Amino acid sequence: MKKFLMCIYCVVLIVVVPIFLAACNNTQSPKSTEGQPTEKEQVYSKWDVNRDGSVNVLDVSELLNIKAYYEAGTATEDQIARGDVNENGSVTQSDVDALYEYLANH
Ligand SMILES: [Ca+2]
Ligand SMILES: [Ca+2]
Repeated sequence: MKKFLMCIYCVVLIVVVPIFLAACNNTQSPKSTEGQPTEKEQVYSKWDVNRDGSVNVLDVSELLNIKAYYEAGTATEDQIARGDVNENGSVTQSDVDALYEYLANH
């Protein structure tokens, strides 16, 4: 009788534990895919300077801030990457002009 109980105990360990672990993995995996920042960043238009999902006057305001930081030498790499909408490696008035032109045509 004791052996029988031990067998049941073993079966529980062998069958239930992997199912439990698999269930844990299933609940964790969607979170890990959602948390990938690279996929989200690719969705944004380069004109969406503040990365809020739409291109409007707020992006001009953000771009002017980044341009001021850039001129002061305090802009971060991320800010420069977002602010350099004409992709010439610097954040200048020409980027602001390009964004104005984009807004005028869209
Ligand atoms: Ca925006
Ligand atoms: Ca530029």
